[in-house]
Amino acid sequence: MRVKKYRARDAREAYQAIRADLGDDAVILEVQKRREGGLRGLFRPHVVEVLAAGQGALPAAAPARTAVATLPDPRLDSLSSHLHDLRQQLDDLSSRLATGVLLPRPLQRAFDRLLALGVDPALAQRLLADVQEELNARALEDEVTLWRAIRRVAAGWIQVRPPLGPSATQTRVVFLVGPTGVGKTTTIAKLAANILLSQRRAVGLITTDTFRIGAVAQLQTYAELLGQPLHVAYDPGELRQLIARHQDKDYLLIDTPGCSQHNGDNLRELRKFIAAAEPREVLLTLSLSTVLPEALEIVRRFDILKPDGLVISKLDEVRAHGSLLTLAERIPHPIAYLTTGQQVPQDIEAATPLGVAAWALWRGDAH
Ligand SMILES: Nc1nc2c(ncn2[C@@H]2O[C@H](COP(=O)(O)OP(=O)(O)OP(=O)(O)O)[C@@H](O)[C@H]2O)c(=O)[nH]1
Ligand SMILES: [Mg+2]
Repeated sequence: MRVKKYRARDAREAYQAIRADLGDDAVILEVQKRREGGLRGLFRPHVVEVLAAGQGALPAAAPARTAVATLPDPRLDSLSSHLHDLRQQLDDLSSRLATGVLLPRPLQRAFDRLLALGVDPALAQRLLADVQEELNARALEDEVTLWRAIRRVAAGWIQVRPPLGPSATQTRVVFLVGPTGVGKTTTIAKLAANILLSQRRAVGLITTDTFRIGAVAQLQTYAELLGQPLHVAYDPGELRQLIARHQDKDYLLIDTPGCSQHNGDNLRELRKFIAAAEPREVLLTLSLSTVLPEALEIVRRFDILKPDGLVISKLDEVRAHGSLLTLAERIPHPIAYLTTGQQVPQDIEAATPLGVAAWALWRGDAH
C-alpha cells in the first residue's frame, strides 16, 4: 500500500496520474483545491491536490483484470479510513507540537480558545494543568463541565476588593487615580449614584482636578443631576479642610487629574493631595484597552500612591477579555470594580472572582 500526494491542473489530470501510478484500485483520501505561491499566488490559476492510496499500477504484462477484481475491496475502505484518521492525528500532533504544549484533545481545544481570548499562553497552560488535576478524562470531554472548571480555577487566582459599603465608625474617603482619559470622573459619578440610589447613604463629591479645562464642569454636571454639591480643592491644605468639614458623610469620593505614568512631578503632586486624607482608600483606574506592558508600567509608577485596589474600565471597548486574567495574575492589587460602558450609573459592576473570570472567558463580544 502506498500513499502519495498528486498535484495537477484539474481533477481529471490528477486521477489519470493516480491511475497510472497506483493502479485502478487507488483510493482517493482527500482532494483540495488551492492556489500556489502564498499571497502572490492569488493571481495564479488553481491547482488540485489529491491524496491517494493504492497498491501500485500493475506491470504492462499483467493479465487482463476481471470485473470482480475492480470492485471496491472492503478491506481497502477500512484501510483508507484508518489512514485518514492517522493523518488527522498527525496533523493534530504537529499543531500541538508547534505550540510547544502536549495536552489531551479537549484540553488542546480549550487551550486554543484561551489563546484566542487573549489569555497569556503560559497562564493558559497553568490553568489547564490545574483543571486536568481536578477532572477525570470523561469530565474533560464535556464542554460545559470543562469550561465551568476552567472558570472555577481562574476565579481562584483573582483577588477582589469588596465593593464600597458604609463604615460604622468613619467617613470613607476614596480617591480615584489613574492615567488620563481612563474613566475616573465617570466612575466617580457611577459610584456616587449607586451610593445615593441603592445604599441611600450620604456622599460628598470633591475634585482636585483643576488642571484640565472643563474637568470641574464635567463632575459638576453629574453632581447637579444627583442633587449634590461639588467641592473643589486647589491644594492639599484645602482638601484636608474639606474632608474635616464633611465628616458627617458616609463617603467622600475624590476625583483627581489624569496623570501620565511618565510624569513623575504630577505623580508626586498627587501624592501630596492623597496624604491630606487619613484614613483613605486609593483606587487605580486602568483601561482594559491598554496593552499589557504599558499597564504594568502604569501600576509600577502609580505605586508611589499606594493603591488599595483597581478599577478596570472600558471592558466594552475590548473584544477579547482574556487579558483580565493576566492583569489579575500580574498586578498585586485586588480588583474592586469593572466598568462596561459610558452610561451613568448602570455601566459598572463590583468585581467578584467568578464574575471577573466569566468576563475573561465568555462574556463580551467574543461569544
Ligand atoms: N466605552 C467606555 N467608555 C467609558 C467608560 N468609562 C468612561 N468612558 C468614557 O471615557 C471618556 C473619558 O472618561 P472620563 O471619566 O472623563 O475619564 P477620566 O479618567 O476622568 O479622564 P481625565 O480626567 O481627562 O484624565 C468619556 O468619554 C467617558 O464617557 C467605559 O467603561 N466604557
Ligand atoms: Mg476626569
